[in-house]
Amino acid sequence: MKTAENYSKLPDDFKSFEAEVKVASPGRINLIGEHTDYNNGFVMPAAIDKKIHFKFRRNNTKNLGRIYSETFNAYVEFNLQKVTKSTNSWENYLLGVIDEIQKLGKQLQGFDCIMKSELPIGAGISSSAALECGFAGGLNSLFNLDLAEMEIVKLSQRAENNFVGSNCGIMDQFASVMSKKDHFIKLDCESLEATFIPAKIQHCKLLLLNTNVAHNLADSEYNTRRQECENAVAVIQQKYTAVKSLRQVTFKILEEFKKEIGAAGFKRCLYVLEENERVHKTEKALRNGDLETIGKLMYASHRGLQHQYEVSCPELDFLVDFSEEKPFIYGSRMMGGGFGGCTINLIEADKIDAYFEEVKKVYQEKFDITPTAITVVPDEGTQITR
Ligand code: GAF
Repeated sequence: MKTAENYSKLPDDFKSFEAEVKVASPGRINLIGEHTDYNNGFVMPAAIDKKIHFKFRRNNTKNLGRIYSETFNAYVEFNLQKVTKSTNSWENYLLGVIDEIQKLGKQLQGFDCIMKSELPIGAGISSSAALECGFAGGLNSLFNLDLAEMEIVKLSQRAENNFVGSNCGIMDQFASVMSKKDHFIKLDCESLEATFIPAKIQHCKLLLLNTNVAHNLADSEYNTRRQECENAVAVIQQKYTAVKSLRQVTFKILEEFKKEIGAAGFKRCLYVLEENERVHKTEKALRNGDLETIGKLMYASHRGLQHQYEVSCPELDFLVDFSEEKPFIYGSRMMGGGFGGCTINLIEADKIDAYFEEVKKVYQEKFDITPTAITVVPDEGTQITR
């Protein structure tokens, strides 16, 4: 594998790159339903108007993959028949996709790819799913692999689980591929049934405030939370054999096992059950144009993530606490896996600039870090042009 360190010079033939396939692959937001996807629960994400852009062409070799990331100014090449883990983390998302495509018995040939990202990394807007799904979609189109969208979603998730080693659920990949412009998806992560709900947020906008911290607990704690939920399910299953995940667990059943599950496990599970209910309530409120209720549910979601699921951090809590004092912000919560990244805020559009100046100042004073702001709009999933 040649990485940016030992192969910094881009091959001359990359300087005039005529793309056969172009892909725009979006990041995602999640209005509500956090840490519920891998518990077979409900989520409410949407792809956004910020993307990773890919260009692909065949290079008339059998096995040579060549990729240039404009964002990292890094060039890599590898043998498609010898895909092994790289020390460059961004490459592993792509190599994992190649591995999963080949495991399906699909035939790839040599190709070149250039990519450029508008997505901040570690911000909780899933640049990883955008990378996997956009890359998989591009190769699918370039080599006519005949993979359906849902296969792209699932193989991208497997790439992250098996190759990258993160035990993520399906929300991010599903949102990045399947979203519809101006809609949220209410996704049932058990049946994978998706309901598209118009994102009618009236005079408001969705503002992401990036804490610009990514605490390194994130990966290990994510996997621990997943394990805690699975352990609780294993205990409940001993009596209720039909229970396959927290999805089949009611508040009553959970209460019955409070002692056996233990205080921490009980808190985690209670959060998941309550968060699923909040997703249903948010759907209703969204359809009724009831921003007040959506906002309250967002705050409740954050408090659950902070105190029961314990995946927040002081920087996220500070931003949510600060917004709660503002009448022009309906709701605010941490988004994604936690331990850093962004808050999502439902805020009156004409207040954004002044609010950001204010919050930037106090956040800087407290943490000595400059936050960043991005406004996003729910957008179409992966766009592929030939
Ligand atoms: C990360 C994961 F990738 C998702 O699958 C989901 O679990 C999310 O954290 C938490 O809701 O983005």
